[in-house]
Amino acid sequence: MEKTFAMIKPDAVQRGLVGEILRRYEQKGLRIAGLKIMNVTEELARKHYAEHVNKPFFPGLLEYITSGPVVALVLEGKNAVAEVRKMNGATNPLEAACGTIRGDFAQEVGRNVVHGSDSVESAANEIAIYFTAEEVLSFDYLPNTWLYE
Ligand code: D4T
Repeated sequence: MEKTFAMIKPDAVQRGLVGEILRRYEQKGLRIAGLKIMNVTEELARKHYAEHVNKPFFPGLLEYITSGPVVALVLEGKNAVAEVRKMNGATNPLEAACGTIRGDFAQEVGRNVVHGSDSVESAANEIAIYFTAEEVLSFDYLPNTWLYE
């Protein structure tokens, strides 16, 4: 089953949205395989956002993502990468559809409350950046019996 990396960003943690966002992912049927609250160091941020380090918005992004604790997640399910991005909504919250996390809870691209990996390859890289192998659990998830044919 496909795994993806997701993050509940510092603004969402401070705004008390952790439970609401986790509820949505769980309700969709995604299995939580890894979960921790943690601070993102500059070193981690530079690895995670390696493709953006030379972009003009990177200093602001770095300041934002290191500004307070985040909740890092490994989520597993059918097409988990694409499904989480669909649930998160467009990067710019003002373009995100209502019903998506960003559409419902955010206003600005620099405070867009969640992250989701953009490909299976990125997911594997990002999971390895944020989690050790021991922190990602495999276990029988009983709802799968009713989620999948
Ligand atoms: P993340 O990575 O947070 O899920 O966002 P996306 O995958 O949807 O979007 P992205 O890689 O293009 O951008 C990464 C991160 O940078 C912030 N950002 C982006 C920003 O502050 N200003 C900008 O102009 C852009 C394009 C938001 C998300």
